[in-house]
Amino acid sequence: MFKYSIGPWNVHEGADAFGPEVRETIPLERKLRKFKEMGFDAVQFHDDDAVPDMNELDAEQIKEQARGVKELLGDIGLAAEFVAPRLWMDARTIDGGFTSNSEEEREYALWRSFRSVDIAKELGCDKLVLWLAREGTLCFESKDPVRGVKRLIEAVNTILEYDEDIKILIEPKPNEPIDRSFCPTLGHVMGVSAASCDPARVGGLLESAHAILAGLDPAMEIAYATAMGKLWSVHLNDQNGMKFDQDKSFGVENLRQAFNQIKVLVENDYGKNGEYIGLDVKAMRTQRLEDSYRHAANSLRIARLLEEKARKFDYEYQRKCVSERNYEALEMYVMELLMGV
Ligand code: GLO
Ligand code: MG
Repeated sequence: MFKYSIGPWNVHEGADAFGPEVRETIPLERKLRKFKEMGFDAVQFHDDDAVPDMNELDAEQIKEQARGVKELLGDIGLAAEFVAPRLWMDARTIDGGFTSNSEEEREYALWRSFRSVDIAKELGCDKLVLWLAREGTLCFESKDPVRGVKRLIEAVNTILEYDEDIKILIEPKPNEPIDRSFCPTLGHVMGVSAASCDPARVGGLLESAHAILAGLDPAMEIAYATAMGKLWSVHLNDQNGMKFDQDKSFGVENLRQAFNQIKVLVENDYGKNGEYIGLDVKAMRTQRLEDSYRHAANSLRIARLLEEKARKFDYEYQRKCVSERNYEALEMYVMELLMGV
């Protein structure tokens, strides 16, 4: 049985690029209690999910507040999986954090990253996730792309040097909000890891929707990072083709791909080093406040049902089909397994 995690941002007010919020904000503590009740084991945090208004606080005050969140988690019975610096909401990261052309802005991005490491340690976890939201370009010629990649590696090194225990998980995404990312796929993440000063502490987080946005099958991305020993977390969700990032409930668009993501995770004993399956899903904008958690519950149920299917997979029959090179039969077996006939 896998262990599951989720972030407070996954219970969302419903604002999108063309419209305002449609659901009330639910306070953090209420969300956390609900996550526990739903069967989640851990929570993923942005730095300012844990410590709101952290820009106004100094390092000690930030740690102090993080200790309060740790107590709350302990009281509810949830672990913290990771902390991610929110490097895309501030005016100072409008043009990227680590790869901004401005030195002051790059320093701010590092400050937020150091504080995120501090928060992670207070929350009892050793994982820092970097979703590189704006590390790339809207206008190709606005940044030197070679220097951009080098600056990214330098930032990773600086964070590794800041704390000797922290592990960095890069969450790649090919576009949105920027047009061209400096690190769009897990293959690129592996390159950054290898070029860093401590590759053993730099791995990846695969998000299904991000892989689909890059035109890739998330199950293959999961397999690739697993082969490299670097799949340290996942954001399972779904996505209808190559358009804006949708964060749909897991499996609702691409059921066979979803099954294969779970199948690869099951086959490789994902979770054996304490990894969680994160569900980075958002409710549709049309949903009422009362339904704020339904997409998360659905995703959890779908993932668990697919886990059961993956554990029932008939490998003997698969071997027979492979030996006869009868892939039509194998494919039909998978379809029938998924359709429950
Ligand atoms: C957006 C990302 C985002 C990150 C989260 C953690 O496309 O998936 O939700 O996963 O901010 O860093
Ligand atoms: Mg994500």
